[in-house]
Amino acid sequence: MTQAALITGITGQDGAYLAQLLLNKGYAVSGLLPRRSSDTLWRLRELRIEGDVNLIDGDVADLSAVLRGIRESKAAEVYNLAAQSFVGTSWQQPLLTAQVSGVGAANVLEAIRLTDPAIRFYQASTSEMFGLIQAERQDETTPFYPRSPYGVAKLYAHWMTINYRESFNLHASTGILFNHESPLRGIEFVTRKVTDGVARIKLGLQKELRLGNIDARRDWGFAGDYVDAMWRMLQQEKGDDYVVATGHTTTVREMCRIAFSHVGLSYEDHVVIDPKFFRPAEVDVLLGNPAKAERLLGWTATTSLEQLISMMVDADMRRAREGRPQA
Ligand code: NAP
Ligand code: G4F
Repeated sequence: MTQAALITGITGQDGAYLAQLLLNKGYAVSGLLPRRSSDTLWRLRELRIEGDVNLIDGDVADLSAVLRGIRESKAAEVYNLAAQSFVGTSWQQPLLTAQVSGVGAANVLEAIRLTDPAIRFYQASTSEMFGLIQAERQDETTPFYPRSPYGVAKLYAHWMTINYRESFNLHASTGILFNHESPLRGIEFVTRKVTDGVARIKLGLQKELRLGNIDARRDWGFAGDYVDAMWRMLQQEKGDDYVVATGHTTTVREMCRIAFSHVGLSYEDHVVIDPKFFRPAEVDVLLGNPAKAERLLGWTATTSLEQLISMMVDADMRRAREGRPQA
């Protein structure tokens, strides 16, 4: 029998790659689609899977819509990727972020409990929960210290997932994913902002790139690799918590150097530091230890930062040459 899955956040970076992965495995894939006035399907189109997924109107902040989505999709696996996921915005919209990125997960867990507790659940937890880091390399045992309203909201969702696993014996897993990027990354995140800027500068469409704290360090991997870890978690006998990361950390400055040098430019000639992009509280450094995921899931990151950034710059060069709007 065909296995069915429901993805909340299917129009996002990870949602699109996960939908593609599940379709390739023969799943019937549904996605919850919140009402928007503008087109949000561009990623599904880029992967050429727009017509292959079943989109069900619904917002994770609305329990009744989530219940309907789970029933209509007949999902045996539910991946909760929906979020207000941009850290910077979470200071401007802290309560919306709490409703979507925090309570949204509780709605999905409740909907599963009420519909069929045998449904397997994945929660998109995040390294942002480590915030002010309490260990040099962060793993599943490292204490959390979130530094943004987004991180706080995600921590609530994380603990609710663990609580529902322990209280109701749900097959519920959390993936504590470190930053992962791709050509489908939203333009507001720093890697994509940089690769899009590099392409536009190279083609003479813009002169400078304004950034904030370029001394921050992140453990960056490729989103295409990371969605595979999500699927692997739901194939285990029991739900659990896993750190998913590369085990390498790099400054934003070095990432800029890699991106600009890919097209023969020097970042020092174009990057301008703008205080507008500094955050009220910063996560200075993240560095994950993915040993548990490697051992139990057989998962490993396969894409280097150089390969990832080259792939992103090349995609943005193509988009800029074709005059396609910045997705
Ligand atoms: P993303 O590109 O921002 O995608 C977020 C998705 O959530 C979009 O499809 C968005 O739809 C949807 N969404 C927003 N509000 C919603 C609502 N109220 N109801 C239903 N859907 C809603 O994020 P991503 O990079 O793919 O990340 C996927 C998940 O992993 C997120 O939960 C994120 O917080 C988490 N995460 C990401 C990373 C990373 O580095 N990428 C790392 C750790 C954890 P619209 O586009 O229509 O708003
Ligand atoms: O790309 P960023 O916006 O990603 P951030 O804040 O690390 O969050 C991402 O990763 C999390 C996992 O750790 C996810 F949970 C979350 O949903 C999201 O996907 O910023 C990365 C770093 C920060 O230190 C930021 O201050 O880059 C620094 N930065 C410097 N200049 C900038 C800029 N970030 C952005 N977005 N724009 C800048 O101009």
